[in-house]
Amino acid sequence: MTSASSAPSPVPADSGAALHLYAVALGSNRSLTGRLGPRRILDAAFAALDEAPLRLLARSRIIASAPLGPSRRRYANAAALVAAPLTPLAMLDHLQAIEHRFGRRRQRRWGARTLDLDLLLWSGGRVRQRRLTIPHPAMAMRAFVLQPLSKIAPDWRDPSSGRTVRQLAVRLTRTQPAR
Ligand code: A4P
Ligand code: MG
Repeated sequence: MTSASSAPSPVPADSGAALHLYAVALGSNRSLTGRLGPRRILDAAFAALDEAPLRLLARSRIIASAPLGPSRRRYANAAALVAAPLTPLAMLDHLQAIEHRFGRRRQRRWGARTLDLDLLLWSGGRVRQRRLTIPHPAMAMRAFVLQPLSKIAPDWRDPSSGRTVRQLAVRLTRTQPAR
């Protein structure tokens, strides 16, 4: 694992299976059975993102952010670069299984959650399926996503806008100085 990464490059696979690179957003604004707070949940989630068949290549710092949407609790947010021999839908299933392990039960949309793992970008470009859209449609509007992501993958180019993550982050800071 390294602390910083620029543009993603293909990572050689030990097994011979095609290895893909994913940028993952982590968010939490609810404790796990009153014991683990959001920051510690994200620390544990980083460890889960480094369990086979996943490999954690880079992790950002964990930031605190004001809630967007109806939930009133503050969030802990972070970003990770993960290599995996999984196609995007299999990766989504895997991330949802991790969320479930952390006690996430899907209730109302945008409700408080112990752990939210979103797929932001992947090395294969775009995905548009019923269950999955990559790039994540809201990433370019969210400082709590772009700020951590720009620390670990500043040169990764968003295929929707053609802009790098660093450019998207700068743009957002300029247009939303108050956030
Ligand atoms: N889905 C489609 N595309 C993706 C993708 N790229 N990554 C589908 C992950 N999932 C994707 O997500 C609902 C469905 O989206 C999934 O079943 C999957 O098939 P969910 O995680 O079950 O529900 P959700 O998270 O409540 O909905 P959504 O729309 O993903 O919400 P967001 O966009 O994740 O926003 N404020 C702060 N400060 N920090 C936060 O992290 N997060 C949210 C949730 C709101 N406010 C926040 C934060
Ligand atoms: Mg989600």
